[in-house]
Amino acid sequence: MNDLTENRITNQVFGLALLTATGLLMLVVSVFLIDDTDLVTPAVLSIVLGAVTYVVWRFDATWSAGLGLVVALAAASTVFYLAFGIFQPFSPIEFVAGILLMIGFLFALVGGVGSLIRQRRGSAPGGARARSGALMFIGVAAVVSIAGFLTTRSTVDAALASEAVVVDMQNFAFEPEDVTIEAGRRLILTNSDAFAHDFTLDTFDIYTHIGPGSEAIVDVSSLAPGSYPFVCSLHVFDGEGMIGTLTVEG
Ligand SMILES: [Cu+2]
Repeated sequence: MNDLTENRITNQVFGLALLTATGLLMLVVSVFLIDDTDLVTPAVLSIVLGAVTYVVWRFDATWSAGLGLVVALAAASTVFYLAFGIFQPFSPIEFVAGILLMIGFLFALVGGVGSLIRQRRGSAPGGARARSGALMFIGVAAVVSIAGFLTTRSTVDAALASEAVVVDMQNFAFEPEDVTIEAGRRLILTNSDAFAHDFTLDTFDIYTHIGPGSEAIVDVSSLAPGSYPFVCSLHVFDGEGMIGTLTVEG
């Protein structure tokens, strides 16, 4: 990287570019992988971030640095939606997006404050080593998550599936939500989302994690006839979200 480029790319611009990449990744997922309008907001955010990144890049002045700070804080408000992915290296979309968002926010915030201080002091911008370190970390995180995704991906034998009750997880919902199963019959969960889900029936210690694109048999043989509420523990908040009811018939 030559001196000119080194001086042009500030830590703030780098951070805002990572935040833009986060939004674009979510946009690609929503358009090409799943039909999910929940991702439109981060997608629109990515376009705003891209524009701000360009402005900060072109006019590295006090007001644009300040604007970049505001956008970084706005982007950080979406961390809630990606926070779960940070703990799941096997869900590449969420995990990589979560890492991008966190690193991007830190660079945009610290770099923004730094550039405001620099403008007052007139010192030259730096941080090339920190930026290449961050890029390397993101690269390693992406490889780990894709490897984790591929190795933890599970499928169920088609012959077994044809005799089982199958519940699909799609667009952050169970389909169907009300599941009826005869005692002794198998329950199979399939995940059609690009995000990890699970099947949790807390009071009976039943918990099965289903990664993106995976299928799994859930052992419900211990349940006596009756109705049981179940959830995806990753996507239920105050009793709302991914919930359903399992009815076991005698
Ligand atoms: Cu879920």
